[in-house]
Amino acid sequence: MIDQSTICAISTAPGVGGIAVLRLSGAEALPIADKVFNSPKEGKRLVDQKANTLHFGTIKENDKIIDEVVVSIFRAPHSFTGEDVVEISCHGSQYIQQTILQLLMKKGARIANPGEYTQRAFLNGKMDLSQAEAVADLIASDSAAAHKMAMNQMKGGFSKELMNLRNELLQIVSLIELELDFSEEEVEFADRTQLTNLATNISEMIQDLAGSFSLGNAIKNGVPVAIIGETNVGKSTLLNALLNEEKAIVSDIEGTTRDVIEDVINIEGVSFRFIDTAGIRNTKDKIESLGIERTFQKLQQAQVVLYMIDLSRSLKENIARLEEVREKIQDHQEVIIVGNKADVAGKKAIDALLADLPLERNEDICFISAKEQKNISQLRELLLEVSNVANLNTQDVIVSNARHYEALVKAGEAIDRVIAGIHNGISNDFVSQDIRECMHYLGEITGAINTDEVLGNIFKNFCIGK
Ligand SMILES: Nc1nc2c(ncn2[C@@H]2O[C@H](COP(=O)(O)OP(=O)(O)OP(=O)(O)O)[C@@H](O)[C@H]2O)c(=O)[nH]1
Ligand SMILES: [Mg+2]
Repeated sequence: MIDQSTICAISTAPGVGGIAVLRLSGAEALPIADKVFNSPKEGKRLVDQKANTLHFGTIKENDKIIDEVVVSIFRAPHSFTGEDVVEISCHGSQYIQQTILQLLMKKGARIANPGEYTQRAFLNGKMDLSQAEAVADLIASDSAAAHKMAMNQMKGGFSKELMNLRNELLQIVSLIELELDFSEEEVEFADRTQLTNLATNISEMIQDLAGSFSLGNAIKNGVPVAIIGETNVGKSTLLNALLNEEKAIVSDIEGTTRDVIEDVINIEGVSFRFIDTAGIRNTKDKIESLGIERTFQKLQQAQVVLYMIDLSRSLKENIARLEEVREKIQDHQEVIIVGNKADVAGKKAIDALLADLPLERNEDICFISAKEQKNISQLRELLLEVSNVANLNTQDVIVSNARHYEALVKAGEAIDRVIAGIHNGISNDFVSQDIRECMHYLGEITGAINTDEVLGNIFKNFCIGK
């Protein structure tokens, strides 16, 4: 149910700017604006003006002029919310903004709830739920990649994909349910092989979408990159070099870093979250051991692992520890072996390492001097390459929302039950129930199926004014 009241809020960021924008939305938006706005030059009320027009005039409280403003008007259904909308652009003073807001409330508008404009846009059919969520992502996007992904979702790429899936499911379920209607005659409208193929196809598509979540999440929150290695190899020096800031303490004492240090850096439009960790060594120190435990946790969570070695140490020593870490690397992770201290090690050490260290499938290698900031740009490029984010295509549908991911996983489970059910000759009732369930979860993503609770949860995370 759409609440019929007319809502108002300041839509620009809090604080003082050149101008600020207040937005009114609802059936009474124009009449309420008329009560405070006056344009002597035009001599006409806003309710009598055409849609999509701008009007210059004053906002008055009794006889006192509060500000000179520009008012834009949009009429239902051709506005962001699908309702009549008035936007008042005033000067950016906090006092002016607040006074106009109070005035609008006095004249019958109520203050908008968080995300209520976007919620109304959804409820009025201007966009589906995943697009509404993309509005929030777009507003929050702080890198080119995150922006591209949110833009694509807002334009409806993901919604279209889901719609296609649901239509295919509908096709299967109607055939099966038709058979149910004729159950006494034992007819078979749906060829079982064809059904299985269709369901398998859908299952694969759902899996692909769900599988894109780790990438989507990385784009949204930064690709997690763990810097791992023995003590004193130069991990913290590298973090500082990447950040261009003395964030972590560097010293020649082994075991300097004991806790995890994180920061986000933007490399060519992609956010990376670098995680400096405690160096790995055998130690009896209790606190250092706890730190090393965390190192292994971060190793697990990383998408890319920078495994650092000190080129001035013996090859044997370096490789032994690398082997230990390799055992913990998972298939989906990428590893860049970073040979550090190239400034003191020289070419011989590098050649020896290259000759004696066969790389695994998901490994790359590069040589740097963290201290002298040599070859750091090469490492940055390698990071972009292995993280697979830079060549993100605008057409790619990538899931970046945990709610969508969960729904996809459940939809995937349901469709896999369908495949198994057809295979085992299970009764049509159950098969059709599982298909309906799969459709239900896909529908939850776009909001074709929704509950007040789900909606409430989504929109409460928006700010007021969005
Ligand atoms: N010559 C040279 N020294 C370096 C380089 N990188 C780091 N160092 C030195 O190596 C020592 C250890 O550096 P850190 O960055 O603290 O090493 P870490 O890996 O973070 O060590 P822990 O926190 O103890 O695990 C310091 O004295 C650095 O100045 C390099 O590229 N060349
Ligand atoms: Mg350190």
